[in-house]
Amino acid sequence: VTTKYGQLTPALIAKLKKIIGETNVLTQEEEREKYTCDEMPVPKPHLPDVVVKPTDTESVAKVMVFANEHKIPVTPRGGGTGLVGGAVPIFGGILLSLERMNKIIEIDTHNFVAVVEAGVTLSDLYKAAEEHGLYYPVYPGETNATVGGTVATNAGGMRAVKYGVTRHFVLGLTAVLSSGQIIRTGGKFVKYTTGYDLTQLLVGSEGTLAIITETILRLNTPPAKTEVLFIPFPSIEGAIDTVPEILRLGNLPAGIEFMERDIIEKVREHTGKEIPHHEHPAFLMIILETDSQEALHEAARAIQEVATKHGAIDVFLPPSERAKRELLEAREQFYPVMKRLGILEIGDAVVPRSRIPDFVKRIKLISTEHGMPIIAYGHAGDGNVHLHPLGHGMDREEWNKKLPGVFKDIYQAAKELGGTVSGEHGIGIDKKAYLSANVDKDLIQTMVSIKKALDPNLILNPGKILNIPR
Ligand code: LAC
Ligand code: ZN
Repeated sequence: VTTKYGQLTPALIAKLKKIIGETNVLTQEEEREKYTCDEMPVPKPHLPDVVVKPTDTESVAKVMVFANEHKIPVTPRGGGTGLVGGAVPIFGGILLSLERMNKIIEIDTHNFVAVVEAGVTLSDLYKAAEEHGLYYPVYPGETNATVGGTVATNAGGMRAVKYGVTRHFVLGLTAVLSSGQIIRTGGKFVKYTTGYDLTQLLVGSEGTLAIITETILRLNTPPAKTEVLFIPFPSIEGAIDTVPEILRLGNLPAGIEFMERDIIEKVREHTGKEIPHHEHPAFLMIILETDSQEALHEAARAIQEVATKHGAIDVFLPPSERAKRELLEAREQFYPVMKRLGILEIGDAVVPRSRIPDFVKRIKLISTEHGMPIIAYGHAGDGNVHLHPLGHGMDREEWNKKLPGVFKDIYQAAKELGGTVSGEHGIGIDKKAYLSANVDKDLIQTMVSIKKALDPNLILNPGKILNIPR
């Protein structure tokens, strides 16, 4: 089966420049080179034929009309911080960067809503909300990510236990279909039963169904108090077995993260950060956000009791705001540090929360069976486990031979425990094989039908999530 797309000839590039303006189309190789990769750990770079940087939804629509007519692949891109190659233009064609669509259109303090363009970064959104006394709780840890990118991947992160993931904050979208049609879904309201929920269909669709250009996001009032508890345990089992009981306490923590000494040591070594109790084997990091000092005390006290019962060595409370910030920053650095260490991959399998202890045990067995070290850490309160198989000391060839077997067993274990392939990073190109191996055929067939209905020429982010020959 061949995959055939139209070619961007010099004449067509000239036409494209006319359509959206010469300065919004980059053709020089040095300019295009910045757009060949995202943050996927084992990069597969591809050079786009052109990069277009539209400044409004209408221009995006014009690009899509052009691309659809000439069957040119279009790969949308936000901050380029994705982890599965979702923004890599594997068939060349047009790389459509949303970076110039970075306007905060409105922070509506009466309706607790932000209306922002897709290219707004999370750090700009956090700031704008804060300036208006409001709060956007989604916290993937990478603040250079754009809103559009996090909506397209349904990003999760470290406050999902209490607040949920990106999906739970998206009230409406402006999106451009492959035909160039512009659709506006949802609105500034929190209840919605008016036909199919296309907002939620587009959340997590990784740019394969439409190009998201504008979003309406729900905001919260900020918590009055924040605390970070860092709790060392003599074993990973002890740490993780504590989690269900913490969840049953009520007053949910914002986040419950687990980690072992291996990653803590690497972060210390590569960032110079001092991490308290770093000599212990395993840890929980618990983020508390409450409406009062009293509630904070009560939550911390209850967690301390549960943790001690489960064998915690200590419960460390950072003595200052700065120390608190340092702990969170150390956690944010996990992936950037790991990525510097040579050949490795990252998984983000998800299992029902109660199965995390079993899943982590299975990962350790798989690591031993394959003779490949695997570092595991992540969002214990959400059942979302990051795992890094490490290819240190291997050459690429050996790694390429061994890795698929390791991941096959990992995802098989996740499936047996009632889980699935990706909790927050998405499928992109990196996890396609595992999606097709682990997800029910009828479900995949339904996804293919939806894709073909919305993008009959298969030009939108082709080769991502699903393999559909053209
Ligand atoms: C994290 C990213 C990798 O949790 O999802 O650090
Ligand atoms: Zn994560």
